[in-house]
Amino acid sequence: MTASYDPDNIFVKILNGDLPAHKLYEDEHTFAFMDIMPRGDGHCLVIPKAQARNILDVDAQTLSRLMVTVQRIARGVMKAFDADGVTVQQFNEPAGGQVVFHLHVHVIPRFDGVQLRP
Ligand code: DGP
Repeated sequence: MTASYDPDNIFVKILNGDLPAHKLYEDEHTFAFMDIMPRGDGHCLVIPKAQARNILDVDAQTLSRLMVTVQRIARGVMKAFDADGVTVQQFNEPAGGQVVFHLHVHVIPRFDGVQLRP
């Protein structure tokens, strides 16, 4: 059982334009922006516009749309950063490493021999 969705979270403020963010991409259902605490060059986040706390409570259509944008962004950052690979990562609930409680997927370009920052 997961906790309920809190609509007063940081990513909703970014979606509403109440907090600044470096936007990479937006469509009707999804939004992508740079992570404020990047673990590597080009570290970005992809979120649905729909309310979802994490992967445990999202509906299939929202999740599908999110992952299509994740693929688009992953391909984009690979090209933009001339990366050797890309890490796609996602955390759920505090025990799973989640800090911001609006569903999001990390997309991090990777380079041969370069470790991610902690
Ligand atoms: P996690 O919930 O553990 O997947 O981590 C949340 C991520 O969100 C973390 O990498 C930092 C990022 N983040 C937190 N607050 C902000 C913010 O205000 N703006 C941006 N762009 N990123 C944020």
